[in-house]
Amino acid sequence: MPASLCGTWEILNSTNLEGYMIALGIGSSMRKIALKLKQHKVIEQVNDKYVIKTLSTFRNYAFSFRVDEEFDEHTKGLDNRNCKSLVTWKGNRMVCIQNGEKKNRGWAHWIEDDKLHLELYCEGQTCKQVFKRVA
Ligand code: VL7
Repeated sequence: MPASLCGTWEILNSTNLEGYMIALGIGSSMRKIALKLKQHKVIEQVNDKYVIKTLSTFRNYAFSFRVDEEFDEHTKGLDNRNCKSLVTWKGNRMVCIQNGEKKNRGWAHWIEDDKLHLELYCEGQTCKQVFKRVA
């Protein structure tokens, strides 16, 4: 049973968010704004339904899903694409594959040393983020 991802998390560090955003086709002015944001993650679970919220002072992004059940994801306010997404557990990692126009796209969340880790990847670019628990 993997450690629970649920809670409220504040970003500690981020690597290659720039490369990830370029891979998504985000323009330079939006990338500049995004790089300055202090992101929070809120992860909630009710029965078999998860909600993941990425919060910032500029914009929020949230979606909900059930593990092992493909869903339609619209990355509204990010790169504004439609994906067929699927979240599964791989050992202690919650992994998502985002099938769509962008190749080799997805993310993985896991707990390590009481921190929430996130890898976001797209077309050969990987952004790594670490969050500390705040609630
Ligand atoms: C989502 C940044 C940058 C476009 C706006 C910046 C607003 C705050 O997808 C994500 O996480 C997964 C796993 O937790 C859940 O979807 C990360 C933020 C990463 C992508 C794209 C810049 C425009 C940022 C919402």
